[in-house]
This record gives sequence, structure tokens and C-alpha cells, in this order.
Amino acid sequence: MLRCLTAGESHGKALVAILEGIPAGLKIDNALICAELKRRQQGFGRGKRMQIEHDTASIVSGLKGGITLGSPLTLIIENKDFRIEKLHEVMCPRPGHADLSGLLKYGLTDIREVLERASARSTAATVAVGAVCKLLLSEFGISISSMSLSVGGQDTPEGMRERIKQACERKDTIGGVFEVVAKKVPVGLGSYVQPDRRLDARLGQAFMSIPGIKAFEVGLGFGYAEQFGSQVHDPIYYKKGRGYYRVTNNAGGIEGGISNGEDIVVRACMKPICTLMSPLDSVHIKTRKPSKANTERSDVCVVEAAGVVAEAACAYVLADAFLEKFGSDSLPDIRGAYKQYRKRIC
Ligand code: EPS
Repeated sequence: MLRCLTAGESHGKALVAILEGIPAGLKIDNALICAELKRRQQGFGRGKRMQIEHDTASIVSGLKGGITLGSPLTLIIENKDFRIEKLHEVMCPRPGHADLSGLLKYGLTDIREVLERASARSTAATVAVGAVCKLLLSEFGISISSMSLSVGGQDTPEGMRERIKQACERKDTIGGVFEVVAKKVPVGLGSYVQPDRRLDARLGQAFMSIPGIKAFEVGLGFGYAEQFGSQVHDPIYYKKGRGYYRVTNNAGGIEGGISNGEDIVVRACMKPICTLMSPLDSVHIKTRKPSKANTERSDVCVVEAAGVVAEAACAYVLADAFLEKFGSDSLPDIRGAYKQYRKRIC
């Protein structure tokens, strides 16, 4: 239902996203998109770039009077730090980054040409697109939030902060785990009929596409491996007016690739950023001699921000599946279909 392409380099003129498939009749609150972009820039451990940029999005197509037309939306986020032509060459690839494999794959001679697009700066475009999807979902009471669960193995706010400070002192970086929760998602999004229609598979694809994400789990996730079936599956109850419900949610709101009406709960692991101020061993790509990896301005910890980006990824997947279920052209038509469906399942 939804199609999206993004473009833009970290220090290019702008990031651009074209989003097609948002139905006609949705009011776009630009302040909300900008608030989401601001959230992405926050969190303890962010680098100096975040003090330069004050991300905002302008929408240059698909809108009239702030209401969607059903035609493609084009979102533009300008880079204040626009200096791609003046940046120095990069010769020593960072372990963990796209630097080396990107260089070899595209036959380039300057790692700069890889890292400009591989940069997580592109996640600003993801967040802007996700904010539009959140606006659509909120018309139906669906909300999405995230929180950091741990950083460097510490799960209290103080412990997490401490680990980020330690990383700073060591000239190092640190990763962690975050959780995304989507509330009031109706039963029936996604399907078991084809592998690529499964909602969990689609969320996995979306989460794993965020730079730096190395693991993804749904509900109890790896915890399923430790207990008996009777201990982990969520018993089914029914109440007139409320419909079917559960009192536990180990499934994370998805059974058989379909949302089951409970909260969608997913988690992911963000690896430590690979630009290290105390760099690891690498090889100079021209001389092929041992060298230390490239260092440049970066973040120390982005777990909090990755959660915000993952909310956007989740919003995109849920909006796509929602439109698939309830129609995709006109918001009033979708409202009608949604109301009728709710009546049937209760
Ligand atoms: C980022 C912008 C980048 C990095 C970071 C994320 O800006 P700059 O490279 O100018 O400092 O801070 O990107 C990475 C960590 C990376 O590995 O590419 C942003 O806007 O989130």
C-alpha cells in the first residue's frame, strides 16, 4: 500500500523522502513531524552534529491546505552542515561500518563516498515519514512509543548514564536495547497466507534496516526458548462488548503473523557506534599498510534515538498493514470500513 524512497547524503544539501499511498483527507500537522525530528536528535551521548542541526521537514507535494490529496508526499529536511564538496578524503575503513564493503562493492576510491549515504543521518528521513504514518494511525487511536531498556548491560536510568559517561572517558562508544510498543492496534493486521505478509516479518525487516541494529525480537523473543508451552502462550478470554482478550502478552501482540489486538511489543539491540575516538586496527586502502581506522565527529550512544527511529519504522509497517486491511484511497471510506469491522469482531 505504501511506497517510500529516501535520498540524501549526511553533508549534502538535504534529505528527501517520497511517500506514496497515504490516503486523501488526512490533516498533516507539521508541528508534530518537527517534534518527532527533534526527539530523534535527543538523548544522552549524542555528538556535536546535533547542536548544528535543528531538523524540520517541509512538504512540497501531495498537500493542499494541509490536507493530503492521495498523491505522493515529498518531504525535505535541509542539512545545515552542507559541505560535502569540502570534506577530506577517508582512507582507513572503520571496523563495523559500511566503509570497506561499500568501497569494494561500488569500486570507489574514497571512503567518504560510502559513508555519506551510509550515515545514520538518513534516519531523519525515516522519522519524518514515520511521523506522517503516526498521524494516520492516530486517527484510529493507535499510538507508538519507545524506551531504552538497557545500555552496556545496565538497566537503570543512572546505570545507563554511567555507562555512557564511561564510554566517553574511554574514548569509546556503547550500545543497548530498546523497546517499541504500539497500543490499540486492531486484530487482523498482517497475514499468514504468504511469508512476506507476516506482520512480525515486516517489522523485522523494517527494524533491521535501521543502521546499527543487530538483533530483533517480538514479545518474549529469546525468552520463549526457556519455558514450557503452557507457561508462555497467552490464554484467550471473551467479554461481551470488549470482545476477545488476553491477560498476558508474551506473543507481543502478534500470532501467526497477524496482530491479535493486544499491544505490539518489539525490542531491538543497537550496537555501539563504530566511529571510535580511540580507533581499532585497520588498513590504508591505497598503501594496504596497517593503519588505525578513521576517526571523526560522531555520537557516543544513540540507543534513545534508535528507539525514536524504530517507532517510525513501526508506524510505517502498521500504517501499510492498516491500509491493506481497511482500504487505501480516502480517509472517510477507511473510517467506515474500520467501524464496520470493529462491530463484526466484538
Ligand atoms: C547523524 C549525523 C551524523 C553522525 C551520526 C548520526 O553526523 P556527522 O557525521 O556530521 O557527525 O553524527 O552518524 C553516525 C553515527 C554514522 O555512523 O554515520 C544523525 O543525524 O543522526
